[in-house]
Amino acid sequence: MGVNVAIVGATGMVGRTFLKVMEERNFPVNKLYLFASSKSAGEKLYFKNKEYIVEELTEESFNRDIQIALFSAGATVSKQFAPIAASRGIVVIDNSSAWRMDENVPLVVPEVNPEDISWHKGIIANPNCSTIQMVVPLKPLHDKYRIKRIVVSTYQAVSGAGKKGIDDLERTQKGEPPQVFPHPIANNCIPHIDSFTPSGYTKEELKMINETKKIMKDDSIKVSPTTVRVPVVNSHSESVNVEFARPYEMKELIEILKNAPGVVVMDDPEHNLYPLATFATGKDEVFVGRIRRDETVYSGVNMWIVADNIRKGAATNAVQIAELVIKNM
Ligand code: 2RA
Repeated sequence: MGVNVAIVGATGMVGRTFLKVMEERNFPVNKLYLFASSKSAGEKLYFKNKEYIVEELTEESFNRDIQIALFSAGATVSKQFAPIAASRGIVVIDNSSAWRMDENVPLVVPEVNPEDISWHKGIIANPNCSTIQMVVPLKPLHDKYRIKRIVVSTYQAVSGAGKKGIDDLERTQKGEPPQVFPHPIANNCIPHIDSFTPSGYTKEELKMINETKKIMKDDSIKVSPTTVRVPVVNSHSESVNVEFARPYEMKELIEILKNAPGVVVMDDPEHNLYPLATFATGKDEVFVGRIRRDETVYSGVNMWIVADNIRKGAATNAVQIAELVIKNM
């Protein structure tokens, strides 16, 4: 017997990937309900070769026998509808930024803080994609060497902005004006993701700072981010510099990464082997390479981290959370 699952935002890139990932992982679905805005209602989607008709999301949508709802329809929809679903006893796993920093809502990466599932009150938040792929390899290093400071620069794919982001890349590659990003993303790296705050940092950068501390349960970790949109269709790359409190041996650090859940070390510079966006796309692991000592500090390391932002950065992480929820039922 499986669980009855609802997907909110079913026709979006992440919504469709929820279905794909659930199918691949043989997630135990009993009944499946697909919801989206009135614009997408009536569309047909497939799960395990069965056709499902997308319904318009309304407050009545959750008056059904549903146990788990996966939301990926943006923060406004989540703010309005997640509490309604939770009040009906449904466990909501929300991919938007709406609830991530709410102190009553756990923010979970299953490889890092699965124990936080236990204190949810109906809503569990899925972190931002750029944070997820960074904390998966850094958590076991933090446990061993204690991270003092992280300096991260991201190279984020246009799919992070959904299908309309991919369309904007194609549009600007043809020389047409942009409609989604603030400048043509074709041939550019745009150091601007989400909106600017008075501090000069973007909201995407603040997410990396705040979410890292919450997931790792350590406010002492300093994070200094620059987030950049690049003309890559899918998978985010990150240049990550980490400063530790304790010294490390490189062989041991690499061994820790090799044994870390969800991490694949791809690091053989002699053979031009390091993680690439095109390689990570379609996969669920976080790939780490270019691992080298930062000689400018007492104990530091540089690395290059790449993951599929739609899968591990969104849909796969949410489905993994749902698997934990089922285990705890
Ligand atoms: C982006 N981080 O890449 C966002 C998506 N959640 O735009």
